[in-house]
Amino acid sequence: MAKQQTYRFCFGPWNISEGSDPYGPTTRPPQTFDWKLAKLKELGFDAMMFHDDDAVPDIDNKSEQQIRKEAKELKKRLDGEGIAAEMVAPRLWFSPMTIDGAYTSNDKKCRQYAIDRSLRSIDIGKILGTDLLVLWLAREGTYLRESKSAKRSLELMVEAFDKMLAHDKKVRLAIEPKPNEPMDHAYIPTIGHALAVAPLTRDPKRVGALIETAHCVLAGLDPADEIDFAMTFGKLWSLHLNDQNGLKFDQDKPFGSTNLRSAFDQVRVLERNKYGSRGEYVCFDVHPFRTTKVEHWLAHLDNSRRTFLKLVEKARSFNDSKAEDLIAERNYQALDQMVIEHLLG
Ligand code: XLS
Ligand code: MG
Repeated sequence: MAKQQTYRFCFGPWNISEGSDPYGPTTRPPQTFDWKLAKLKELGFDAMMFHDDDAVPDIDNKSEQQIRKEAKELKKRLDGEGIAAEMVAPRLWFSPMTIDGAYTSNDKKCRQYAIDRSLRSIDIGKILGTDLLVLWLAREGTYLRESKSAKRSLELMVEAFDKMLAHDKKVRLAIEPKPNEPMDHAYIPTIGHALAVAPLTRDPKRVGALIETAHCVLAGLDPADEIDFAMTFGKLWSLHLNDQNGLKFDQDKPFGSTNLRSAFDQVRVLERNKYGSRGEYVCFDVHPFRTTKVEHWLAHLDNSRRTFLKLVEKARSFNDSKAEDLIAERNYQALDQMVIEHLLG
């Protein structure tokens, strides 16, 4: 029998969030980074994801030397706890310098800020022992179509990616597409767009992607097919599983919370394509509901992993040969019911 895939899991400090939304304040008190790290360990997760300023707080006001020093201290703590850093991602959507976008800002000084900050993130990643730089291109899009050009924006992004690839010979860029929010429309809205940009860069084999379930749903696409698509190219280097109820604000619900069948399909393609066999992690980019009490604060993470593991069992116990017979007979009606009853059973 073929060796079964085992999975390793991670989340980011921002996934233990405090409940604020655009209409109201936080509902839970802030927790320290140390507390979050301890909880990650307690929950039995393997790695943590980092925004650059999760790793080095207040990064904009620190020298390169100070950034390196703090990154080294963090690495020591992670090693002491036996926790890996899965990736580093420059947070390019908070600063006054990224109001009009980061790499695609119409202001040259702001574009330079974004590139410099990305290079610092790569340095931090290197110190933390990860070659993966995740790029969620939050503000690379338009509020107003006439204010930017898509072609110019793409050229600017390629220019920025090239600087990152040249800065470190090992770094791999994982583009995390999302079609909208905070922007009206993003310039790299889907995995297809991300993979089409890769060959334009100086080292296409170091440009890949990260898929997030909710972002696919927001693009009106099927997350399982998006995963299959990226894995056909060998380009799925990270994964943010969560859930999303239709075309509205980004909900980051627990994995499987809205559409269990879609979650099953996602796990099934991960199994089929042996996701994780090259060291990739399963990350849960999930948030607690705003109503969550402090004592239940970690349930969304634990539950997402439980659901994932149960769906791995479901994927492995699915009667594939019976499904193939039904497919050969073109009896998709029976196949549909077979999936439903398998999930209910
Ligand atoms: C937001 C993104 C963000 C990234 C990391 O929608 O998912 O959390 O995963 O920058
Ligand atoms: Mg994400």
